[in-house]
Amino acid sequence: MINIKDLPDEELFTAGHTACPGCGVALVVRNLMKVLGKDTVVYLPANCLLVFSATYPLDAFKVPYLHLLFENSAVAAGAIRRALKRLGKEHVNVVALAGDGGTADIGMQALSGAAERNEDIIYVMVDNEAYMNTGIQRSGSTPFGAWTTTTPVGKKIMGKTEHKKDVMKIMMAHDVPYAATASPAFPADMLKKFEKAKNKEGFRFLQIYTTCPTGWRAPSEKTITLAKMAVETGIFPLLEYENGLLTVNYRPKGKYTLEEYLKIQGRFRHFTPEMVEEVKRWIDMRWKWIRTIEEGQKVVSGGE
Ligand SMILES: Cc1ncc(C[n+]2csc(CCOP(=O)(O)OP(=O)(O)O)c2C)c(N)n1
Ligand code: SF4
Repeated sequence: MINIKDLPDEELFTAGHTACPGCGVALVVRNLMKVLGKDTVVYLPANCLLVFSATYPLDAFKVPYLHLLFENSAVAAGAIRRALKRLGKEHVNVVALAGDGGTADIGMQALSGAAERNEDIIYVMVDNEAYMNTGIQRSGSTPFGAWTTTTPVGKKIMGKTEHKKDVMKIMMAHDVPYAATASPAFPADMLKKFEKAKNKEGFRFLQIYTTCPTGWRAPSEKTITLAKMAVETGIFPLLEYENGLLTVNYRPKGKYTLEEYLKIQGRFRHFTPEMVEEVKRWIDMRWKWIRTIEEGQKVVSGGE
């Protein structure tokens, strides 16, 4: 299994980009590129990552990258793969690095089509839970109650009125060869998933929790703490879907409370006790679903 100390020194995503201090996206992409290596082509839709690291003529990527449109990441990456195949370069990794808005909302149609066709690509949903680069607008992946510029806090509404869309579940419904969620606060698990995605064939999906201190109104030094708290509170489960089976990679040990997680982030500052309870209800419901799948799998595989 790959370890953080085994990663090569060479940076394929270099320093000098303009991400905010503590940006989880930059941290995750830096490590992902080390695992994928030089033989990689990146597709970038419009998102924070594109703006802070790949605005021609300045770019932080030491591998080729392509930018076309916001909504077509999975299709564009699939097209790159087909072109490389024609050139006899099947060994090259093709990775799309899309935000949660570009995935859960506007890119969903292209994503679903590419997953259904089993395009031979790695698709990474860089989940900072809002449309950040255009000024913190809510996405389908924004959590319940979060303040954003399009879900303000006032008399009519108190932040987002809907819960976070479960994109991992949607990808499981496509029965893709590999789908996983990961958090940079659990580096061994995250790197293992990067490596697995690299070594498999067909459509591979990763949803990575990427703290956004700017959009979440959180201290930049809490990036990793928040990524840890999200997993420990059960709000962002670490999951893997492989060969039709779901695995829970880490069971929350209750090291942090949901209240602690919410309190650090200004986007949740207005939360009432009822809103906290609603989030707890949602977390419990999702874990019940996860446990139901696990139990069902045990029955199908002979009750081991
Ligand atoms: C068709 C289209 N609609 C809207 C935009 C404007 N736009 C560019 S990036 C972006 C937000 C991206 O959000 P997300 O995918 O969550 O990535 P993040 O910026 O948070 O990393 C929007 C709305 C666009 N470029 N193209
Ligand atoms: S707004 Fe958020 S995601 Fe974008 S660069 Fe800043 S910290 Fe990173």
